[in-house]
Amino acid sequence: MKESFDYTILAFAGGVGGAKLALGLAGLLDPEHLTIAVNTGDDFEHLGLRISPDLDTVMYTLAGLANPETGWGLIGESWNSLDALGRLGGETWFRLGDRDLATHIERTRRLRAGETLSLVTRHFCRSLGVMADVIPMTDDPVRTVVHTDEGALPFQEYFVHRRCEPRVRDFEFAGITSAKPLPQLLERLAQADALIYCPSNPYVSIAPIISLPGVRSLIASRRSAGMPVVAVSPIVGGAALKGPAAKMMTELGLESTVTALAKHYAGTIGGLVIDRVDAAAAPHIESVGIRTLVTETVMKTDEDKMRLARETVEFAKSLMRHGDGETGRQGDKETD
Ligand code: FO1
Repeated sequence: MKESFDYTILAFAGGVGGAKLALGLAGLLDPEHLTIAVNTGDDFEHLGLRISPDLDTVMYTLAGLANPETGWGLIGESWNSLDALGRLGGETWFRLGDRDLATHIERTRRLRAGETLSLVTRHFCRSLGVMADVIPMTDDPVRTVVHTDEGALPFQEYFVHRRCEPRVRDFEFAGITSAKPLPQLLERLAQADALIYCPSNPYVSIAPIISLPGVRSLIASRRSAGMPVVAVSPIVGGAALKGPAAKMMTELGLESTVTALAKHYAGTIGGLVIDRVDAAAAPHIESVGIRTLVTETVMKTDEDKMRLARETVEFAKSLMRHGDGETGRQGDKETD
């Protein structure tokens, strides 16, 4: 039993930033009180293997096995297969390490044998000692396509192969309208005390999860019944902590600021956690009906992750007591 957080959290997460907060939440809450629903829009087939980068990043991070330099892949990795593949003229732009390959080989085998992605993920997590519920957002294929000035690019082609260089115009989540959210995601969303958007890319990590059929409307109805929805900003001082979120915002004609992020989420969240360097933006954010928590959001150590998780959960709790600030109406109704 961990501390006294008798509070059930559903967290939405994408890659490295999301995984860090997920680790903090896992350190704070008992496994039965935490579900982490992970973006699968970044998934793809590569070298005949089924790759689920965000699921693996969250799983490896929670298992204490993540590569500390990259945030993705495994610690203590070697690259002999990739080097050998390169010598044969094979594709090496997506770096699969020797140990990491085992995950993709075994995932591919299990999926081909008819297991669902959620079952495979659960099996892998338990095998690596991860007790928190890490679930894919869906068992169905959803593939993020980035529309750029150079045409439509599959996500990993844009992100890794092209190093996010083409200018972004729009995003598409191919398959999203026929994808079913994982039943467990809907169950947890119906029951959770709070929903937290980890500091993941709002456009390509959080948006695919929210865009699954039924998810947005369930979030809205839970919010109007008082469930706090809190996002932790991946934008700090006008830059993304990791990845292309700030560059994407600029290319979409937005400012890469926490205020622009708040406007993006306005009407769908009640609270936003922002960094101290962005404290001056708090009144603007509050003016669009979003409560703010100003704190240190850069997570370098495990203590940072635990502290930010604790502060975010306490913030969500306070919003539950006082209404999550849904355009001010919730707060008005509360008697507390
Ligand atoms: N990201 C890179 O920037 N370069 C890579 O070669 C790369 C390989 C890779 C292999 C396995 C895996 O699980 C993740 C990997 N990632 C790599 C990360 C991944 O592409 C992104 O972090 C996410 O898709 C964005 O959240």
